[in-house]
Amino acid sequence: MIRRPTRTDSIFAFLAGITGLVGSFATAGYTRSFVMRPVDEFVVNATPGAISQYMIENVGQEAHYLHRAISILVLVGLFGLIALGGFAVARRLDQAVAGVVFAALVSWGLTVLLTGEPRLALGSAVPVALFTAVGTAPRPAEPDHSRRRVLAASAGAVGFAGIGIGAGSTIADSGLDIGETVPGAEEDEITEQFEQARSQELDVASEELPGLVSTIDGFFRTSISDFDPAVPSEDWGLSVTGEAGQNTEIEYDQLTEMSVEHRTITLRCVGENLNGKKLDTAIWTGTPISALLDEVDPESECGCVMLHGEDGYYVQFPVDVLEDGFLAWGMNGQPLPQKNGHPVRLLVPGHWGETNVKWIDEIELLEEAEDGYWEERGWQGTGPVNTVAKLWDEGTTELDDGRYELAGHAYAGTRGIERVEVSTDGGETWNDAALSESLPDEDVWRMWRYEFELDGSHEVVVRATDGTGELQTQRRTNPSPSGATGWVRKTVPE
Ligand SMILES: Nc1nc2c(c(=O)[nH]1)N[C@H]1C(S)=C(S)[C@@H](COP(=O)(O)O)O[C@H]1N2
Ligand SMILES: [Mo]
Repeated sequence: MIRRPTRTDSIFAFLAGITGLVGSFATAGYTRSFVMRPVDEFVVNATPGAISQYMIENVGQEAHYLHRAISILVLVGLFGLIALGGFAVARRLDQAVAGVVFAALVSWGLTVLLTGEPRLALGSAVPVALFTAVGTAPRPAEPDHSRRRVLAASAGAVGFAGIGIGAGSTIADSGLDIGETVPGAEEDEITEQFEQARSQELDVASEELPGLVSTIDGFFRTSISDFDPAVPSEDWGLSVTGEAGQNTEIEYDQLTEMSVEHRTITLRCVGENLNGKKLDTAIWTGTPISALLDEVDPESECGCVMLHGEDGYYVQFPVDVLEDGFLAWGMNGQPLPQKNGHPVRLLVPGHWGETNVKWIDEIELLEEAEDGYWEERGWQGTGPVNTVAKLWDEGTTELDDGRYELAGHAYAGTRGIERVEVSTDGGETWNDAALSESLPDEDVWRMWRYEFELDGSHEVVVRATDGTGELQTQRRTNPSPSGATGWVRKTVPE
């Protein structure tokens, strides 16, 4: 017979739940070995598309607190249930030890199942067992003593949590030892490209603006999981699968021996707001994917492929588009960082960020078109990017002569940017902004800058014209499903 847990049982179970989760964090840190990782991935992937779309558009980065909070609740609940199970076993067998052993084994087993780390799993098993033990100890006859024990245990749990969180925070989140060299990279060539970009940068007064090449740390990151895969180069392989007889695989050493190029390429996320910051540029080292596709001649009607990443991400688009793709293993002269897809990612010129699969490990030839990860969630983000002019220096920078600066970056994928215009009267009159010279690469942004007299309040509007002569559309739409459109508009000063 299972008794309903008493209030004291619930309190001890709750303490076991919290300390079980913190114990895993204390031993694993916020890394892939943390018990929260698989739960969080599950929560994220199970979240209905409509909800994630709403959160991306309206809440932004803070939206991540929601799935993290849900994952924390789930795990505290699971470890707490295990402690309750321990109490039940102890009472059933009239053996406190049996209950404690039960709680230890089940919490350890669950953590191993989720993380595959038997040793680190002790981090959650030990505190769960400990608080199960405290909770199953015979009740003191005096209610006062009982209350004191609950208080002491709570204080102990708080102390444990403090120390555990402190310990876990010191664990580096990479866990992956990335060497320093970029195979095939001639440092001179990369330095030359850097210097070229630097020499073409406009002299903006605002310090907030990136240059023509973003820094590695400053480069935005968009990943479906909080926890980036850790794939050592030696273990990496890219396979082509799908049609009979076409299963081939290439390894890191083979890939990096192919012809090496350095390309300056801009990436933009379809989910960003109109004036958002998920737009960055880097100098990438890699090889054109076309050489690998020579044997790949899909006979299927859709002529399409599904590309897969090690993190379970997938995106579908036509082989024709993939033909122009680039497989990169270097970024700004460094090996690709873990957050941007180490050891190898795909870059597809001019298409939305989501096509640039990180930690790429499989090219699957499809018989029929299927939805990719984001398309299943309502996005249509595999096509070419929309034209945009960002207003990143919003007229708050006063120059020495008392005039004010407006500045930003403009991007239109491989169409290029031909012109940026600024209006300081809400769109009645327009003036050309100064534009940085075009970089030699075809899929890059340009910087723009404009000076004006700030007298009273101004309605500032910016708009770009792409390399085909087409003006950025004025029609405002949300990021979903296919990228924000419209002209960035701002009242200056606010
Ligand atoms: N494997 C994998 N590749 C991925 C993603 C991902 O979550 N997993 N996110 C995509 C999205 S939506 C964008 S915008 C770009 C962002 O690249 P970055 O994180 O290097 O800036 O990567 C794309 N490639
Ligand atoms: Mo994205």
